Amino acid sequence: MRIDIISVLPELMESPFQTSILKRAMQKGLAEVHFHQLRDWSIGKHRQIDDEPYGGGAGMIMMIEPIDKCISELKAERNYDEVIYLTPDGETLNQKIANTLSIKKNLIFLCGHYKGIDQRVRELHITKEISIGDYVLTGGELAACVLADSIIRLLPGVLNDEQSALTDCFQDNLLSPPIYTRPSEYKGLKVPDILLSGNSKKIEEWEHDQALKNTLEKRPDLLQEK
Ligand code: 6GU
Repeated sequence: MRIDIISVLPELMESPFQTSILKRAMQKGLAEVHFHQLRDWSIGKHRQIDDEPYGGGAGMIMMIEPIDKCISELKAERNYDEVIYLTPDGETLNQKIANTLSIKKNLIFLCGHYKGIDQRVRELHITKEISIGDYVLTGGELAACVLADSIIRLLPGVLNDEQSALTDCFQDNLLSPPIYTRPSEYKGLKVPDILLSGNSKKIEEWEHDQALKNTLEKRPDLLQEK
């Protein structure tokens, strides 16, 4: 999988891909992330990438020309499965979207800034718009990192068996059951006997019941989606 991320602040996204599991995914060649500084496609000596809105109003708009040049250059080199614009008015990211994107080969992420992009960029290039939730961030960069993380961890070979994504909560629309590790008792707080019983069938049933109970209490909306 290859992800090209276009942004005015690529440095904001460096460390997530240089740490831990994502770093190892890069080193193993399972994922490639390439950053593109949008200002490198700017016009004029002021490296301008935004301008005032037609019709007036507050805030600046990201101009079409630098974005079009950058995306067109990338598209000339390979075929992209999706060109995704990270914006608070996009479709809210969920596990299903991450699963779907994880089987793609080449993706472009465009990080929004200021008031957003010229509408014609959408018509020309954008195939999908994604938000990471109903709140506003200063730009699409952190959202791009979240989206990339949710996709890359699903690629075969990125997680080991113990970390397997198949047992993630949300893969079956259920939250996780309570989990414990040693010691079996701490300050009078005990691990449920069933988990110490060694009866794997009973344990599995208990975990499923607890997962259902957790989901019913905290996220009943997930059960409706089933
Ligand atoms: Cl993708 N961008 C911004 N600026 N804010 C957001 C977001 C994206 N998703 C949620 N909030």
